[in-house]
Amino acid sequence: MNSRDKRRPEQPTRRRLLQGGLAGGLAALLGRPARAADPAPPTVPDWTHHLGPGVATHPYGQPSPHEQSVVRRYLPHIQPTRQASISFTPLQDLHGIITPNGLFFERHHAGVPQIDPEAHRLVIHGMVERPLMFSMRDLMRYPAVSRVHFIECAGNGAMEQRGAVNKALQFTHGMLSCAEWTGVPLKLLLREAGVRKGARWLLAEGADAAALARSFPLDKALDDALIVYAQNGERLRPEQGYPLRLLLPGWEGVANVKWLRRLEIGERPWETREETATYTDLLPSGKARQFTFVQEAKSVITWPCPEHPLPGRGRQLLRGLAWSGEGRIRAVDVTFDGGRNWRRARLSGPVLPKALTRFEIEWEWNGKQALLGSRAIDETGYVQPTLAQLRQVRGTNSMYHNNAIQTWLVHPDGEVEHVQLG
Ligand SMILES: Nc1nc2c(c(=O)[nH]1)N[C@H]1C(S)=C(S)[C@@H](COP(=O)(O)O)O[C@H]1N2
Ligand SMILES: [Mo]
Repeated sequence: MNSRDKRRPEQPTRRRLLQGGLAGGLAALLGRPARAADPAPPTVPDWTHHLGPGVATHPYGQPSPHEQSVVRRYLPHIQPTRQASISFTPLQDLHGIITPNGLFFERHHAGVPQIDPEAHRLVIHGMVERPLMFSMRDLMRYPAVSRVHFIECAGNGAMEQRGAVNKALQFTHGMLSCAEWTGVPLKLLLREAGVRKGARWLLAEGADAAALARSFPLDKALDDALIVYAQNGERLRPEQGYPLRLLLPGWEGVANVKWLRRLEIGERPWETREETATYTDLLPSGKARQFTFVQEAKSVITWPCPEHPLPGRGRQLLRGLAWSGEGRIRAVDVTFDGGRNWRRARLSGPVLPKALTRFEIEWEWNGKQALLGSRAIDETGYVQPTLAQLRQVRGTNSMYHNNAIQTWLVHPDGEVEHVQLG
């Protein structure tokens, strides 16, 4: 027992909890910081001598000033204009599975429209018995559901198709975020409108200057599609589609039409209108894949990563994220030698369908070069491919849907580099 234990014998110390409750390996790992904190700090820091600021200094709270490097970032060289723009989520500094609203990645084709929610309407028309028009007040009277789902742009990782271009996790994987969305199941609204026989497709259109519109099959609309107005407990952010957004869980980002104003029901996809062409994947045969909506299983190690090198040799706790547009993550395997051997990681925290899922694994680093990678397996049995496997099928012209295993090269000094295995 140390002196602190003697003073307050009734309080279980962190070390005792660890020794009693957790597996030996993990306790040993976590025991290090606990030991360092055992002796009372020799000095009393200045901040304990003064009253702090009172309530509502910031009517809308802000992160600690010490966290000001945790921000969305963008790449000036891939932005032709300020309006056609992408910003990336700082995955390297996030915890759990929810992306804070201020850090949710952004992809706009014509900038963010400033919409007055009182004036906004959603119209449902086309092959329906009763065309309908909803105000925001109308929509918010329907029974609401809340679900946790990721959104990933189909272009996430597109820059890495031919080589390891980006040097940071934020840019290799940051067109990916996850939130708790609240809204109305689309099937409720369609039932009210009365979908006519023969209808197979929908067109969703946004109220931005791009009038971005996407075709998607009726099956998805009647399955888990949501018309959402809230995100992580508050109304949608303007960047995420305020006041209304279509959410097609697990499907490529562009299918999740923001600032939603119109849903048309018809027989066929509206693929002839130029602005409705879906993202396509050009294959080596010259054919292109179209309507590849689902974001297939993918994962990435978020610690260590280029932004967070290893602090030193010895025991490490590797962390990462896995997700699948098909459903739940079943397992994640991790390699330390570029894919020769694999070890099963632990899934930590909630494992929800079509949501980010956390994994962890212990690793004893001997201070030598290592090639780290993770591979996700989802509940359908689908296994995340290697880059070589993906290239065999898709070649290197295909821009979208890069869900290849990510390799981090660990150097002897602990630095982590994005590399690709041949
Ligand atoms: N109306 C509209 N909806 C849109 C877009 C857009 O530019 N306009 N961008 C799409 C694309 S390509 C993606 S990846 C996602 C990005 O959603 P986010 O900005 O909330 O991350 O929104 C989709 N919905
Ligand atoms: Mo996208």
